[in-house]
Amino acid sequence: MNVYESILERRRKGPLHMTLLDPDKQAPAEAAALSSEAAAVGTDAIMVGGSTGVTQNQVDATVLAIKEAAKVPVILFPASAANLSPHADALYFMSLLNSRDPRLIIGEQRLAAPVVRAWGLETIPMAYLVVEPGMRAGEVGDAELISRKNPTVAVQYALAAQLLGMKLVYLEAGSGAPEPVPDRLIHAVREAIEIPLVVGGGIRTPGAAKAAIRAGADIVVTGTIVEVAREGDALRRIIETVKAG
Ligand code: 1GP
Repeated sequence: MNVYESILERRRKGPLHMTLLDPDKQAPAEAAALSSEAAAVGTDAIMVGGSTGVTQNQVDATVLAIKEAAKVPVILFPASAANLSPHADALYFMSLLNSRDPRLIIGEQRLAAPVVRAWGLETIPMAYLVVEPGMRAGEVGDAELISRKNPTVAVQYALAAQLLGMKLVYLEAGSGAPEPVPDRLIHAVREAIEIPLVVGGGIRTPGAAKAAIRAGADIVVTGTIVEVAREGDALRRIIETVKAG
């Protein structure tokens, strides 16, 4: 069973949680320790990426260390074709559909495709949609931010993604966003598509995770909380809430 099939299989039992780690924010050994802790409290996968200044060596070292420490899939979540690693279990082959820059819609993907094919890495085609406020992802991605108030554009993009054959839609408020993606927006997109919906950015409490799941998220992603709340049990409580549906 490949990683995407295992995501679908797990989803039949309940919503999923994924933990995002940026190789630029901690050394590989630290990333391994965080991943091991996250896996122990039930996270379904570790996503590696999200930074702009990271080198392939950093990504390689981080992926290898995580794989050694945790028995959950490691999925690349790259900012560019320069942030890949053959050691990951899969790659979110993502397109920032609401970017103004064709490089982020299909340019980096063009560069990555021959490498990924040569490595034989599993690819999971994913629409990446950046919602207000977007934070750094919105800036780096030159995104024409999706309005928090009007779901129409998000629904159009998500439906187009499904019709293009993409396997996941990711609604991203941006790492560290003051507020997560609004429930109404999540709900409208969920109603429009059949493929799994990933929601992330600004989810730091069980209440926020619960709201995203209730609104229709299939997969909740948290990044910041893993790095800032190591000593507490915030991550465990968030994951328990996600799993409770
Ligand atoms: C960012 O959605 C992820 O790509 C995670 O965001 O760091 O706010 O949890 P946070």
